[in-house]
Amino acid sequence: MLKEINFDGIVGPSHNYAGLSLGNIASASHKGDPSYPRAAALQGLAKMRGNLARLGVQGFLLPLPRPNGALQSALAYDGSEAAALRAAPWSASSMWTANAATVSPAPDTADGKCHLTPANLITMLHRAQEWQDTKAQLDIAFGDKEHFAVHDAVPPTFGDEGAANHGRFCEGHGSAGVELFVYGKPGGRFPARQHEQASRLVARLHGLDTTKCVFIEQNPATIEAGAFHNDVVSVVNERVLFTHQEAFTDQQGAYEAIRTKFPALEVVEVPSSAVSMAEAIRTYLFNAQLVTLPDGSMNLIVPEECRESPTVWTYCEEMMASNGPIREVVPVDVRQSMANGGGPACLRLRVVCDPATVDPRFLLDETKANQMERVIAKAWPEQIDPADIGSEALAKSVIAARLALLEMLDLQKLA
Ligand code: SUG
Repeated sequence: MLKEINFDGIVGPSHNYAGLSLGNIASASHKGDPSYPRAAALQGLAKMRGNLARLGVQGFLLPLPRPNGALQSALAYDGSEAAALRAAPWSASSMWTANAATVSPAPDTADGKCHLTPANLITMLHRAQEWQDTKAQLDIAFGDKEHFAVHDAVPPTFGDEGAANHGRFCEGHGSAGVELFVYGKPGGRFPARQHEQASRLVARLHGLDTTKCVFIEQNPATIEAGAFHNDVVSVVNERVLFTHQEAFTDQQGAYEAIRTKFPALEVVEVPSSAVSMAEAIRTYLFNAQLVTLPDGSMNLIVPEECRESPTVWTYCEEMMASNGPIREVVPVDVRQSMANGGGPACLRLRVVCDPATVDPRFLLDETKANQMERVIAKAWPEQIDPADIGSEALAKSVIAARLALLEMLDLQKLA
C-alpha cells in the first residue's frame, strides 16, 4: 500500500552558524552565533516523534561525513582560509532533506517505479558537497530496484535544489498526480537556485508525462525578499495549494495552469494584507508540513515562530475556525534549524511508496527514537563556537558522534 513517508534529516553533530547562504536571511543574521547541535538534533527528533504519532510512519536520513576531507583537499585547506571556506566542509546542511532529492512516486512515472534524483545544489559550495553522499544513502534506503530508481544528480550548470521547489497534486497519495516544478530566473540581488532546465531535465529523467507537469516561475520579488526556495512561500498536499498571494510571478496564471491539468485544485491563498511577505519569510508560515492524517483531515505543522507572531497566528486561528481543508495548525520547536533558514518542511523529504519496500533501517519507531535520543544526548557536542570550526578536537568528537549513530543503526557501511 502506497503511503507518504517523511524522511527527516537528523541534525548532524557539526551543526553551526557560518552564514554561508547568500540570500538566506536567517543564515546571514545568525552568522557567528554559537550553535547547539545536541539541542538541534533533539528538536528534530521531537518533531519526528510527533509526526510518527500523527501519521503512523516516519523515516530519516543520516548526517553526512563532516568535516569533509575531500572538500578540504580540493580547497587546498591549510588553515589560513577565510572563515567561509574553512566552514564549508563542516556544514551540517544535509539536515534539510527537502533539498536531498526530487521524488516522483510510482503512479506518476512511465516505468511504474518511484524515481529519485539527488539535487546537485551547485549554487552554494557548502551544499554542492552533499549529493554523492546523499545518493549513497538513497541507494541503500531505496535499494529495492523493483520499486525504485535512484539517479545521479543533473549536471552543472543546471542548478537543482530538489523537492523544495517541487510539489505534487493528487486525489490521494497513492493515485496518479500532477507534478509542479517551480523555478527562479537569475538576474536579481540573490541567486535563483532552481533553474528551469534542471526541473525539466528531472521530469524527463523520471519518465513523467509532461502533459501532467506544470512548470511555473517563482516571483523574483520573493527571492529578493529572502525566499531562496519556493517552499518558503507555498506548499502542496494532495488537492491543496497553501500559498502566499505573491508566491508566483503570475499568480492567477499559475492557478489556471495547475487547474487545467488538475481540476480538483483547492487554493488556500494567504493575502498580503493578512500576512506580509516579510512576515511570511520571518516566521516560515509556508515552510510547513501540510499532511493528511489517517482520518483524511489535514494538519499544518508550522514553526513555533508562527504562534509568536500576532499577525500570522491570527491568520492561523481564523483558518482553523473556517471551513477550509486545513483543520489544525500545529507549532513545533525547530529553532536551531530555523536560525539557519530551515523550517519543518526543509527538514523532510516526502517519498510516496510502500513502507515495506524501504530498507527498515531508515524507518523510525519508538524504540529506535529512544535509542537515537540516547546516542545524541551522549555524543553530540552541546555547543559549537565559531572559533571551534577547524579544530582537531572538534573534528574528532564530530566524527565519533556520527559513527556512534551509524553503529546503533547498523549502518556502518556509510562511515
Ligand atoms: O540551503 N541553510 C540552508 C537552508 C535550507 C532550507 N531548505 C529549504 N527551504 N527547503 C540553505 O540555505 C545555512 C548554513 C550556514 O549558513 O551555516 C544553510 O545552508
